[in-house]
Amino acid sequence: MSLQYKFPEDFWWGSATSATQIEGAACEGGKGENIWDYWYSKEPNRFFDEVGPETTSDFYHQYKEDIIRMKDIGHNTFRFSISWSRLIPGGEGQVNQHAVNFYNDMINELLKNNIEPFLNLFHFDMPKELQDIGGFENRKVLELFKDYAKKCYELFGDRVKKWFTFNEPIVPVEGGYLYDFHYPNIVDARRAFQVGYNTMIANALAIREFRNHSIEGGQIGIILNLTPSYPRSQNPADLEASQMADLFFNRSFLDPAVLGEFPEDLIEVLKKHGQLPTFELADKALLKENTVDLLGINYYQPRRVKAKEHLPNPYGPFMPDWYFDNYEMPGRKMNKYRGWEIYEKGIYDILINLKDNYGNIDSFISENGMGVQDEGRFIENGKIQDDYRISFIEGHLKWLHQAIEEGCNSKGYHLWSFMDNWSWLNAYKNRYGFFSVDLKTKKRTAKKSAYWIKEVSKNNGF
Ligand code: BGP
Repeated sequence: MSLQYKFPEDFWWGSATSATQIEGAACEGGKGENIWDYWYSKEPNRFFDEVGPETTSDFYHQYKEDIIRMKDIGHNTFRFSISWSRLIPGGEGQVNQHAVNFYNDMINELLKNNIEPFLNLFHFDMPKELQDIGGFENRKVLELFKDYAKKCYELFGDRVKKWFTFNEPIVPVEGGYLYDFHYPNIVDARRAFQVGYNTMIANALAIREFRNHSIEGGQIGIILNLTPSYPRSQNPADLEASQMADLFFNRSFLDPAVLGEFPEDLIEVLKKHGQLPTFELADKALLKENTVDLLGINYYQPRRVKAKEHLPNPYGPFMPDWYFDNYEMPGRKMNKYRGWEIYEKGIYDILINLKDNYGNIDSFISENGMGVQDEGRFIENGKIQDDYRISFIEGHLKWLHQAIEEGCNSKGYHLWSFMDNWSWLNAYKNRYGFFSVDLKTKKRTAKKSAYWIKEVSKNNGF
């Protein structure tokens, strides 16, 4: 069969998930409380239709059948996260044997089905007890994260070769400490930058531990949501706005992760506003010596910016947004359910930037996807005809293919997500899966895109 877009051999086809969003069983199997369980118990009104994280998509009980479904649609790789509060309730001390059994068995099932497990250690789900002592603001929690990582290497490193420290470490910073969309709902830039800084120290500590552990054939990485910043125009003021947005939202994590240092201009601007985090002298060398092997890129939307229309309120809390305004480009293509622009070429621009400025580090698209509301409308002949998702994926794959043709080191493509899952505030509002999940019965049904991706993965292209 002649294919227009053929991907390199051994390309990773699969999908990504996270513990809190799919496992359910939040109060089962000895799991401790995490910030999501806690926040929902206090403020259920913050979550769409007041649906909380207690049962989500029931992967905890249905993983065996789900893994068969993954295999059936051509997955050769699958990303999940370990729930810290399930493995080590309270975040420190004893390991929970039920959790070890669950994760062991799930990993074994994946391997049995020739699906390589990609294991992520942290996906927004801080154990409640550790948040109570300051979460990543507290250096003690960084040490505990390192201990937790070490425990995971010991328990699963004989079989798992692809490791990730964090998924989108900027999101708990933005949500929890700047813009009020994650617990602990603090609005304080200095504390936000402290958490961001400390998270990258935790990343380096976990990587150092990984190197000590020497997992044969193992690679460790981080997953970042990279949002290319496009200026409204070539006017110097617009260009400056886009550089600042890029500095705050991309380079702040990309540079320390890949190059081992924070950008000088970020340090300068934080100093200017009196927002510099505190640090320890040994941090600099630790960061430099412990960079990632592999980069996961989550890409959903671009960031379009322009120079500010008005001066920021000098009495308001400092925000990165003091340097730019968001720009709504006329004629932009939107996913109106999620409120995110769809711009397929963004994937290409990210990869070219990595090639030119970040040593062409090994990477893959670790999340990309389209959340759509009320997908039941599209049921015909018993299945959701999600042609919009197919064209969304195709559009992105074409640009990914182009980047690879031009020498970018991209190894794979994972959709968010395998099945519909619980999202942080939106709960089950927007659906992302190749499989739909009936909220009452938890029954899974393949959407049209599941049949489509099966062919694409089998042919290694389309
Ligand atoms: C990414 C997260 C995922 C997932 C996805 C979709 O930022 O890593 O956890 O949730 O976005 O976003 P949402 O669920 O908010 O629609």
